[in-house]
Amino acid sequence: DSDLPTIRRADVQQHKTKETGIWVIRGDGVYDITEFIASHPGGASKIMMAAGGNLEPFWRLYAQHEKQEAHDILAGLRIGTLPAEDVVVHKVSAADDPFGKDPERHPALIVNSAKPYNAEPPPDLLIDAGFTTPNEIHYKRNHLPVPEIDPETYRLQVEVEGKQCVRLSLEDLKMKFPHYRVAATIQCAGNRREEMMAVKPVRGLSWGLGAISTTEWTGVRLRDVLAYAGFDLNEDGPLQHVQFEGLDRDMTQAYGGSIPVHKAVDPHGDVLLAFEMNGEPLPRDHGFPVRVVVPGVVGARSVKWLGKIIASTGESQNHWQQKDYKGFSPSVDWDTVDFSTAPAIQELPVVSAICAPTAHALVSAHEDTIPVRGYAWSGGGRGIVRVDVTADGGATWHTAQLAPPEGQPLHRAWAWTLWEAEVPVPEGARGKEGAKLEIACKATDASYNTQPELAAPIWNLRGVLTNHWHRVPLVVSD
Ligand code: MTE
Ligand code: MO
Repeated sequence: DSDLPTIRRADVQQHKTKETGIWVIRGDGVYDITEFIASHPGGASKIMMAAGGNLEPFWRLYAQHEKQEAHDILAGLRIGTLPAEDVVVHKVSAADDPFGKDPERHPALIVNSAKPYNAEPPPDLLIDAGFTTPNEIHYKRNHLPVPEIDPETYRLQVEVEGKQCVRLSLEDLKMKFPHYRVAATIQCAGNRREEMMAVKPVRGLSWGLGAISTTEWTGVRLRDVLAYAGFDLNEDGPLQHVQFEGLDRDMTQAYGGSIPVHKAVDPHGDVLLAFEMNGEPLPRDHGFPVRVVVPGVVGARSVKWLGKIIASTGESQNHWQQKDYKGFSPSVDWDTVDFSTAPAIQELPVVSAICAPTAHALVSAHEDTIPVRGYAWSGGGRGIVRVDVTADGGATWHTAQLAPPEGQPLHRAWAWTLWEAEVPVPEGARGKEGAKLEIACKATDASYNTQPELAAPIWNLRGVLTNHWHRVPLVVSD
């Protein structure tokens, strides 16, 4: 390759469109994939995510690239070599930036806010990843800088009001209590907020449908740790809440929240103090070294970088328990809202979304049906019993095939249900180039709760709890 020119990374970054040519990097090689894109077996949009940057982070997610064939194809497209100093991406971090020590993140994530870091995977990547979401592309929702915690000196404080406070090292947690593995979906209260924003502006990050992800968590049970600290599991006493406090903080406060005690100590509640995520130590973004995982409950209560647990008579007075993560009537605005009048969100309502096709995708004029894939999930362990998909505004519905989480009882289903359906192209659009259509889905959970049709009646000033039918506009094309 010595006869190939040297190309700078900055130059590669300028090549992201058909007009300029589309270049990518792998190792020290620079490749021109402009002509190859149309024949990419995974589709043109997938490969475009790497345009102007490195292929490796994407190849790691799609294992089919391990095959020799992919390497051979790429070798034939090589146009140059990076100079050594461009091969490694150097992290720029100003020492005085509170976010300067945040970890590196996967380039596929759609960033809704850089500092604090909030990002979600694109819909088709989320569904392609399958039942469990790879850690790198799990959505990330941080309110504050990611704290740096030394696992050697880390101590978890556990306090049962009226008893002596207990301090546990990471080693104590792992050695003193039995380990459990729980597959659970975490969803942010603001998932799908951008659709609510389309009705009327709200305050909050503009999440698409990707502020939800599924993980096999490993950890110890909260109830075991509470019992160890002196909580009487058999008594229905005055301690009605369990509070959590994170080690992430700014000048004025740390992140925190609480859950009702019955969820915390229910032997079927599966609340974990997790130290592993999909078999790996928790990544820093997800709460290293220990986080709470409260299955079936809004993501906000699964407190990361867990520093303190308090079994208490009252609920957490933390900002994010009292002044946020609550739902209100569409007629309440920022001048009239009184946060003390609404309860903190705990269990979430039933939700579903179409991940593929994505908005404005093309439907072939030669096809009679559209393959549709997505997720459905409900709070409180209520499994999904049905997903309905329509392509004609709800006049007719097609029942999707469900892939329910393996081994989870219908009323203790913490993980999402992935689904797929073949939906007939409606008569009026079939074979008609340029015709527009819209597909929509709704799910029904084990309590026969289902999703509202429209966003306007559930609109609220913080844009939480968005769960109306999910709609995706499509275009028929040759
Ligand atoms: N815990 C701490 N300590 N700090 C946070 O900012 N964000 C919460 C919750 N736990 C948060 C936290 C919110 S709102 C959500 S939705 C989930 O973490 C997101 O978890 P994830 O970043 O692992 O996806
Ligand atoms: Mo959240």
